[in-house]
Amino acid sequence: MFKKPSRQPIAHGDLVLKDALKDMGRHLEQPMRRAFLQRTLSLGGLSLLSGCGIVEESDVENALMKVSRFNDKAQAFLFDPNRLAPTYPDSMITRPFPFNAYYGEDEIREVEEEGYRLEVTGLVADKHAWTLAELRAMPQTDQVTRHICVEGWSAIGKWGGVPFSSFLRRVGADLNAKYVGFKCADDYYTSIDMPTALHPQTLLTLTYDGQPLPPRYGFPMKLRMPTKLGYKNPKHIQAIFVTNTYPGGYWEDQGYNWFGGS
Ligand SMILES: Nc1nc2c(c(=O)[nH]1)N[C@H]1C(S)=C(S)[C@@H](COP(=O)(O)O)O[C@H]1N2
Ligand SMILES: [Mo]
Repeated sequence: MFKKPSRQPIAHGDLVLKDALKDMGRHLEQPMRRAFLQRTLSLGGLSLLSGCGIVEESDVENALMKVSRFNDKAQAFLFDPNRLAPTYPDSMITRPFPFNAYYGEDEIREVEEEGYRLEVTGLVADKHAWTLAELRAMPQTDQVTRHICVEGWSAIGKWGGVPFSSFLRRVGADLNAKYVGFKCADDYYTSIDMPTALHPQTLLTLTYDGQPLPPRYGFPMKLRMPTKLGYKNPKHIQAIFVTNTYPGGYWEDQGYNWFGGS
């Protein structure tokens, strides 16, 4: 199991409860834990609850889904748009930084810079497609933060690019919309809540460790959010859309918690 990143000093008593609630949520997210719950619940708890011996697998799925949806709401409610994730000195960068995707390293997607256009659609005023040069022309910043993957590892990396809130304002996005969705060159997809999209550390990422983002880490562009778990950080982004219709995600649609806070 992964280690929690060190947290900033606790300023108020209620933050302790906040962290405890978040931890509860994180435990429920873990697929192993989920499988365990599924087994124990189907043998005991749910059969008692439903008053008969035979419990449909789908009932268990539904019950767990409800817990996860409740958990999304709790995390959204507790999310503090001004609370920053920890940052680290360059000397703490994990080398080499791990690669992860739903496929192996031999299948890393190679997206060509020439011809690349970032599609921007949905609830935005300016729907023009962006070249990489246009993205690089916007003001850039960088951050050294910890990436936490539910598969049981975490690592510190350095990412640079355009603050996502500047980008959303630039394209005239409806900042009151509920979701921002992402479609990737490798058929991965995910979506996030607007408060996280506007968080000061959420970065439309063009570089890794001062160099153009290599294919393994998501060339030409990824979204980096130190406030969310690894699977919420889409690589090889091809399209961004702003919407009020729940877009789901590759892992989220298979039972991972949607909010996915870290
Ligand atoms: N397009 C795309 N983005 C993705 C994934 C993927 O398979 N495809 N995997 C996610 C998961 S589970 C993790 S942990 C991180 C891994 O990022 P890294 O290769 O930069 O370490 O990418 C996330 N974003
Ligand atoms: Mo992950």
